[in-house]
Amino acid sequence: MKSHLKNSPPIPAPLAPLGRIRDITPRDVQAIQQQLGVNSIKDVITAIINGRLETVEGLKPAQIKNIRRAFKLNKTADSRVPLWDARLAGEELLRALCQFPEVEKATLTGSLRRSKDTIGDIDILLQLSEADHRKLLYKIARMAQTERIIATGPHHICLILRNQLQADIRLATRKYFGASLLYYTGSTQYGDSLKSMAAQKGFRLGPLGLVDMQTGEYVAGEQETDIYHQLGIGYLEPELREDHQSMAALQSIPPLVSFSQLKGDMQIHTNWSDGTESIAGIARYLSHTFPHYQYIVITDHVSAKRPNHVLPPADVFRQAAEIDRINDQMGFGYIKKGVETDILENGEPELAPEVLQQFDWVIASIHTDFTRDNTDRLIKACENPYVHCIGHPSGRMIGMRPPYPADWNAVFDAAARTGTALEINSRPNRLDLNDELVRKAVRKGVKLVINSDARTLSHFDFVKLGVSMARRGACSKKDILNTGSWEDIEAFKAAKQQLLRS
Ligand code: DGT
Ligand code: CA
Ligand code: CA
Ligand code: ZN
Repeated sequence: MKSHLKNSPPIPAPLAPLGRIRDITPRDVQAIQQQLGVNSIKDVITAIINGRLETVEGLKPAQIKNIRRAFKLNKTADSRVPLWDARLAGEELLRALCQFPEVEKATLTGSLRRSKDTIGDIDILLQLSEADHRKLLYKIARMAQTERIIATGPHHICLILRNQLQADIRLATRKYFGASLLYYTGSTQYGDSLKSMAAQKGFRLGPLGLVDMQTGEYVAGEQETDIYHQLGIGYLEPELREDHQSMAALQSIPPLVSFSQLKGDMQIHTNWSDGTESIAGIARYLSHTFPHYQYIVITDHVSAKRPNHVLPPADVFRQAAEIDRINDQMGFGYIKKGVETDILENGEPELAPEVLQQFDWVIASIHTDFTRDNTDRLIKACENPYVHCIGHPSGRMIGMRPPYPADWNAVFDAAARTGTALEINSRPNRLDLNDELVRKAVRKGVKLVINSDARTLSHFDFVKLGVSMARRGACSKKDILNTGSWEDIEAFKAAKQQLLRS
């Protein structure tokens, strides 16, 4: 870096973060300050947004790009990464960082820890002794995963990884690890509300800890829970740390649902339709991999109208016989017979009642007409006595198509009134219902089912994403139908028949 030239102008303190950006010399900072008349980072950001950075004489395009990235102004809706991809990349980076012996503790922070459905950049917090900070930043800059450094500070490095994702890695000591974890988990809005609440109670809260403003005493910082305790409020799960609810409302949420509470996966496709695995293979895999599952529901897409990748109705009997045969071998009814059927234009399921009645579990899904308002079709499907669940109810595909228009209040009312479950489809590009709709649905008393919608063995892990959406939607165990036993599912089906009769 050129910043060690003898006659470098000093960098004014409010503009210090500019000086820490890769390839930005004190002279460049001075040029930016003088030519744009900026005296704070806020001014700088405004100038960047207004396209004035490009007018600074002597700044090269590569430098401008680094500045935009450092202030995260290169983020667009398109540049956000699906949670699943970011989680895999983030966990891999975490494992790589844990191999440095000075790292005592490492965790994901930011939107990844909050499990937002899409991620702007990866945030990681490491714990190590103050003496090791410089040395570790040097090692991180040189590790195999690093493609380019965007900015560095005494306790922070921002980089582009070889997989082209951006990551912020921050360092803390044991003393204030919990305070930094709380701060960098965010969201910014939540952090700000917590800070004001702390101030009202006479504390100063920041990434370095919680301090009593009157006495100057350092009261908490090692653990997040210590800070909550000192503030006199209950611990809040990261998935709920958004800005949509008041602090008081957040305090009354019951324990959130967890993956280990799920007792089965209720949407699975096999090689009878568009999946790659046999029913026997799936049953063997799941009984070993997720031993807490008590049942699984095979729901191949059955259709007479579509030629490819579906099960023709004529084959339903044969598939049922195959399931019976495997259940016999396993010694109990682990595998349930389900189906996914299309919701037609008029809201009726494609398959006739006689066909639907043969199944233990019927999912009806919209696979056509994604642009029109689909309220009527969804309500009609709920009112059908043979339909137990609506699959991927909003139809969105992240990054490809938005949810179709629908009056969600009316749909949720219909689902609650008819005793029909709605799905949280866990495929990484669906996550449908999303967190916001999940929250609205459970408030209306709708029961949800978290499904993988798997086509191949590796897809079964997706349900963990669905669980994250449920948690972000403030669901507890009672809101999720497949946390119940199969007897509970049968009771739910019987209740629908009762509700429709009354
Ligand atoms: P993203 O990356 O767009 O998916 O969203 P986040 O939430 O990961 O945001 P990011 O990466 O810009 O910052 C990570 C966390 O750091 C953020 O959730 C809260 C904290 N943070 C960053 N800037 C501020 C700030 O100005 N004030 C407060 N209170 N917290 C901040
Ligand atoms: Ca982030
Ligand atoms: Ca970040
Ligand atoms: Zn589907």
